[in-house]
Amino acid sequence: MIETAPTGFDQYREHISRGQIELVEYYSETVGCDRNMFIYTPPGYSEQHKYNVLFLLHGIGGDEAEWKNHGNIQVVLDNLYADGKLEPMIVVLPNGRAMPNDRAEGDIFDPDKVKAFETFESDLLHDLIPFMESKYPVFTGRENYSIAGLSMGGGQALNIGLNHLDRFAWVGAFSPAPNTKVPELLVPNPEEAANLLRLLWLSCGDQDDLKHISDRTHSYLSEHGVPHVWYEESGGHDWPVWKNDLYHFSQLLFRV
Ligand code: FER
Repeated sequence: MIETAPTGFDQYREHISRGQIELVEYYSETVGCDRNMFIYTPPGYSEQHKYNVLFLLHGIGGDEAEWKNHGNIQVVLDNLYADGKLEPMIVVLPNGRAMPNDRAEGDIFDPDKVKAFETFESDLLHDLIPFMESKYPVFTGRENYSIAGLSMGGGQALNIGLNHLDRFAWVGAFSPAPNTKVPELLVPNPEEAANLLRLLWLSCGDQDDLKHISDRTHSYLSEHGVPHVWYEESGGHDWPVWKNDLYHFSQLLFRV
């Protein structure tokens, strides 16, 4: 049973060390332009060390700033580091809508915009990861990489992560959206997935209209013997759920 995060987990605390969050640009061959992301480096960050990497993705109404502005990610992670509950990691907050105009404006359900969430797979694998590996002191093994996200980003994390277990050993989906592939395509080889995954996290609020997506994924994983965390929590398709997920999921990452 996973308890709801303790009161204050997302409240600014005085007198603790802080990580830094900054806007960084990278060039994307896939999209053909510079793209923005936010990068959170942990308290005590030093280029003399090497870090694990978590790619944390936003939803259909969001962009690279969503976890910063609505998820209070900096405060949540600073507090967890202060309590000694996180392994050192760099958190990358990319823009998962891989198209030249990647703002969440106009009709966010426009098919071209939804398609851009698929195109992101190439942007991530061919542009963003190489950028991170050339510019930041990061480990490069699959055991040092995680991909997770909320809603559309949760679908992306499952679609991309489970299809590239050679790159990601830690995969998390918070309230994954209808872009999530059907389970038979997500995990065509359950035994291989079970062997390669260090963590597969799936969570959803019990009031979420999209919960059938998580239910069907959870059922398939259970029936096919793929170990995973299944966390059904109280709440809807909303930030209290996703912040609670971040609080729990991040603490499980990169444990040896
Ligand atoms: C849909 C319903 C919701 C859909 C996407 C979403 C692509 C995404 C929601 C979110 O990211 O919050 O039918 O289709």
